[in-house]
Amino acid sequence: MIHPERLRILRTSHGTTESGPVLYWVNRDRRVHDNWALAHAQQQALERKVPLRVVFCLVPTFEQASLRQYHFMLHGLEEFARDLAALHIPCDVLLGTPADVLPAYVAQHDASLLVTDFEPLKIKRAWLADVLAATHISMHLVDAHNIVPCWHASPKQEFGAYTLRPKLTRLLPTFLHEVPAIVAHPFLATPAAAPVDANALLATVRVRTDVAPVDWIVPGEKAARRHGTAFLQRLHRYGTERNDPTLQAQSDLSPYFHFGQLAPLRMALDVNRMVADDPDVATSAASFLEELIIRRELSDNYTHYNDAYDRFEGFPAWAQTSLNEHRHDVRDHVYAHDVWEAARTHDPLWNAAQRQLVRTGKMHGYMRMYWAKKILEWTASPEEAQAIAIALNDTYELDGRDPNGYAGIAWSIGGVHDRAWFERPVYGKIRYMNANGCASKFNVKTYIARYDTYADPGADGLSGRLDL
Ligand code: FAD
Ligand code: FO1
Repeated sequence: MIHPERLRILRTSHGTTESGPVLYWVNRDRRVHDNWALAHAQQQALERKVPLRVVFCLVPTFEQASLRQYHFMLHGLEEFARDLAALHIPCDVLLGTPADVLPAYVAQHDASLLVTDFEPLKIKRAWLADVLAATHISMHLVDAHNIVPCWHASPKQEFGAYTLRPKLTRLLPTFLHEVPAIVAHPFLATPAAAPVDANALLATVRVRTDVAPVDWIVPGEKAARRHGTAFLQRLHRYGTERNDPTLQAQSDLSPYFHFGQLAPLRMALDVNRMVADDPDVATSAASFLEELIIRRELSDNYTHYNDAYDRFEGFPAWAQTSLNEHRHDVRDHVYAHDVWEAARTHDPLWNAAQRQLVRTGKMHGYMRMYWAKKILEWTASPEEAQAIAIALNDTYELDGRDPNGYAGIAWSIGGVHDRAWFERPVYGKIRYMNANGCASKFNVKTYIARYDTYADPGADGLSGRLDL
């Protein structure tokens, strides 16, 4: 049974049909396993003895997303729809924004309940409000992404990991449990859904195609599970090696989490099981769980409670004051968007990080901090720095347009979830980072050499292709 705090009943409609199917409008969590929204939708359908359908709304452009990300999302969706069909749960893809296409779909199926999953980003909140306004159907909202439901973990924006950590730690025993498996649905839905064809759907979107798909990571729920299992074999290295971008010690799971193809809950349960069998991995496991649970859920907290999560006004007051005091400091360099994008700054380390991003769609986590802080240092204003960082992140990162991205950029540039440091030019009291700091942690020359050559985005059509 779903914990009542994981569920928000948005509306109970009387006078609508009780015999129509339950619909799960999938937003963020496109997977069959470990999905509380799908499990709740099926539970409701079983209780009502009605069919269950899943529906996804595909929009032609989404917050600076490129072909790379749509490719990953839609190939994952193709597998999701196939696996659902095998369980007698049709999955339909509607083309258009939800408020434009869902009301007619709800009416066409004479649906009895609409279940959807929680997403803190503004665009998704607006979609949800619009669908509520444009329909009369009963609606349930389920947080299927966070281990501890975001709204239950805390009722307000938290100052930092140190304030959210005790709250999550207290609630984890209640929420860190297996999700009921989805069963073959006994009440058959008609009509069946057309199979999802990822390539045909890709032809409908209007996005930057020069940011091409990458082939080092395979989309979809099954590949995500394999990827997670392979990471567990090297989990013991995570504690000591995760901050070294020349090694492969991070999990590389963020694209799967972002597109909902893998549940953070799954990884947390598997890691805990592993620690029980092999206490030697406990230190690395604790570091990984700190990122996977505390830091990730802190980002959802930030974006859920702070509407200005992608703007200067979202920074804490001390940081805004300090950045304002240093607004007119002379910068050693001032670069515009195109110079950043083309990795043509004077700094070989920064350029290497940008090239890793452009080529692979995933910059190493440690380099992301350096990368964003240098954009602050060498851009005309903090507002412009934040906008450039968001634009590059959201266009090139496979895991971009995620609460983690907005929080990570706001941490680096605006002191969100951090404290005031010693005052220095341009940064004010924002934490500083430099190449010497990187050199004390890893072999900077090895990292730079790995991303040495560069294809200019758009100039020769090569940007974004995997070339490792
Ligand atoms: P691992 O180290 O294996 O960690 C496992 C999981 O823990 C990650 O997948 C992620 O869900 C979570 N996690 C790890 N580090 C963080 C963190 N610092 N904050 C919140 N959650 C974390 N993450 C994104 O998912 N999307 C983004 O667009 C994004 N942009 C970022 C931009 C900047 C400037 C910074 C500083 C950080 C950003 N991050 C972003 C957070 C972090 O860098 C990535 O989540 C991580 O590098 C992803 O790689 P991984 O899955 O191999 O991580
Ligand atoms: N969500 C949708 O509901 N419909 C879309 O067409 C869609 C496109 C899209 C493209 C790139 C991307 O990174 C995300 C996209 N999303 C879309 C959102 C995604 O499903 C997740 O809800 C969020 O990105 C997670 O924070």
